Amino acid sequence: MKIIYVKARRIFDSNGNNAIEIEVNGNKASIGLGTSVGKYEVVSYPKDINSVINLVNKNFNKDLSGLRIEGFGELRQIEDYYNSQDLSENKEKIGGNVLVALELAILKSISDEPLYKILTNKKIKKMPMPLGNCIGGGSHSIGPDFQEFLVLPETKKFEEAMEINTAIYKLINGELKKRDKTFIGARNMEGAWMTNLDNLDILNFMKKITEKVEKEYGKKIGLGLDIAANEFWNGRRYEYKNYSKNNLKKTLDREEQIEFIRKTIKNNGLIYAEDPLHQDDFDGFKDLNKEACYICGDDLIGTNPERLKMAEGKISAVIIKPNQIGSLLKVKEAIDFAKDNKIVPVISHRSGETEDNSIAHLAVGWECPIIKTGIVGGERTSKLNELIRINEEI
Ligand code: 2PG
Ligand code: MG
Repeated sequence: MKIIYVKARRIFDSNGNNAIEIEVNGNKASIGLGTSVGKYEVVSYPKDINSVINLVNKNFNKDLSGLRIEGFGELRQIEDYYNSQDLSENKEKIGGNVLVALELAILKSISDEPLYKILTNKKIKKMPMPLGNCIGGGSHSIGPDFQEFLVLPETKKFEEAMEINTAIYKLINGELKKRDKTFIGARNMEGAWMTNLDNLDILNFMKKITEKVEKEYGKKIGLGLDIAANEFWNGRRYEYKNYSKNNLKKTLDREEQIEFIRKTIKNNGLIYAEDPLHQDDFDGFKDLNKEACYICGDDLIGTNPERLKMAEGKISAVIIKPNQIGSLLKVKEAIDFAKDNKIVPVISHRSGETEDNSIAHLAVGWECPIIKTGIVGGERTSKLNELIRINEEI
């Protein structure tokens, strides 16, 4: 495939923030933007996005036009070119979102085949299963300190998992009214319900909801959390603003937090706990990794293969967000390392999303067993509905 033109334009994400869409030979791509952003992530977009758009429309278009790219591995040329234009370590001049969108648009241009087929030669047999965000807290919402209350149905059928997740989601709406007098049916930026109940009360509530839906569908449903603990770590202690009943404030030191998470996992039979500790506590993750529950690193790793190597034996799952590292080659490297070291790669959306569905294709093409992308909302369902279409093909 010969690059005929590269074009950048400003679009908006689901939170109304600026995003940059890249178009190559008629194929468009863009990628999400986080709200709870870890310190190990590259810069998504610099402040002055107009200068980036100009740079892409002038320099990138002039320098990349005529270049031939026939497969994923050849993206090296694109990354070398990007790095010659942005000499910073953290992509602060142009932004990691721009490089990822450019790479996706180039891959989509390689052939008329769907993107996931361009990413692999293998015959795909397995679909990623949807990890659904039901109730939100932390820096995405009001109420609980934990950022996401998640569900993962135990089934190999993608559509069935979707049916179960949406059934849970709808049931919560009706039942929360009975439990939380302040509940007005409001949803957060990822489409998750917002409530003033506290962390443990919600877990209790979620257990009742999932038990009901388990009976209805005859399938087990796993409960999980994105604690996003870095968001309430003040450098010395974990500062809870809604620890338990009546918005009780409480602070926990490192050891107390580890013990609290250990108990929360055990008492609630959690199968998934993301970022239970702050982004530098590798040893704490290791302590928790003895539990019969996926201990997942998000801010801890920042989709960085080098940090992932430091976490070997300390986590059992890792969040993969392409814009955290701002390079598809590194995303693939992180996924490969994870799989070779018994760490489950979980492809993930960001709280700010566009309608682009590429992460669904990355999850299928690179065989990630889990995808975290919300349950409702157009920018979330664009990924999930694409998975329904892909499921039909494979
Ligand atoms: C997370 C994500 C996505 P954000 O913490 O896992 O749910 O949130 O994009 O705000 O970092
Ligand atoms: Mg997270």
